[in-house]
Amino acid sequence: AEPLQIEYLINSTAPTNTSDGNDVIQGLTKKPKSLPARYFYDDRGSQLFEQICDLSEYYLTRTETAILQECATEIARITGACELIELGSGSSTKTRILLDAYNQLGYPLHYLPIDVSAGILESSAQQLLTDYPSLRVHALVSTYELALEKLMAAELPSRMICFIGSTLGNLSPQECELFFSQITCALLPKEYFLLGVDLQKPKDLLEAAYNDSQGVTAAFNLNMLQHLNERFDGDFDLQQFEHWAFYNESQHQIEMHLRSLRSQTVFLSALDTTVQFAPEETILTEISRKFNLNTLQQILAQQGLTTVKVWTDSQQWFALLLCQL
Ligand code: AVJ
Repeated sequence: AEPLQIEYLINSTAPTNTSDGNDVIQGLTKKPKSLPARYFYDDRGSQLFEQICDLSEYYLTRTETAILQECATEIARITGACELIELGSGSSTKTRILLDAYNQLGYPLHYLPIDVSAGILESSAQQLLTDYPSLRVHALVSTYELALEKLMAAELPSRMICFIGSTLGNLSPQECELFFSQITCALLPKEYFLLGVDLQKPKDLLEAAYNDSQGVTAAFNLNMLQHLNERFDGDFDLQQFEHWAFYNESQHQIEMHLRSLRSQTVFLSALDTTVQFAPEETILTEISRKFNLNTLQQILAQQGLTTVKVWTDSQQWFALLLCQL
């Protein structure tokens, strides 16, 4: 078989069908306004997110990386040879720690990265093939929903779906339950689900992580409007919106918004949609939930996902859960 196969289930730069963008119209025409977080990730957005991961305030990536370095070999021993499927693979930087562990145990390396950003998926797959000569990559440019419906039985004895980086935090409790049920549908009995989540912690640490001093998070947030301009032929003026992020303590979630600096009208030509903004009106672009480990394990268990083992850091800031169907 070819070492690299890339399949495009969506077109990541332009509307592909009449339903693409319906979620944008819906979000911008309701009150309060919101947009799906996946629109952060055009190629520029994925690059900005990589920069966020290196910020001193953004503790998430380095904390999860350290946990992975501690537990990757143990994960590989528990699962045995298996295909690694990753939702939201991005640059696949942390996944290399897992690939190294499977490689050192002499297991064959099959990797199925899934991401909505074609640019970062193509370049990171190429780089992985250079660095791991025995690796086979089957990449999907896709949303999670489409990809999970399409997953096929692996050639290897088992599979592990990896959903690390606390992307789960972007889902509301309702969306989260639906997502877990999609995971259990995609898995066969005894197959694995590796989940990385950010945990509850003091407000000041959280707010610093989403309001970095260099303004990278602000640029990342505003880039969503640039993405919509390009993708749907819109005329958002990025100068007329500002980044706003805070921790909602009662909901245990960061809320990230774009705030309109004045009264303005925006037109998205490809969607034939006009959007009116009042001064100070906001668009909710992301929730980033911070989890309680016990509650999360209960929700997983209700969906039939048994937690095999949990790893965390000494400060209990972040956790990795290995679950099995
Ligand atoms: C990729 C969803 C985990 O919620 O921390 C980073 C995205 N947003 N800074 C997060 C993000 C603002 C990130 N996730």
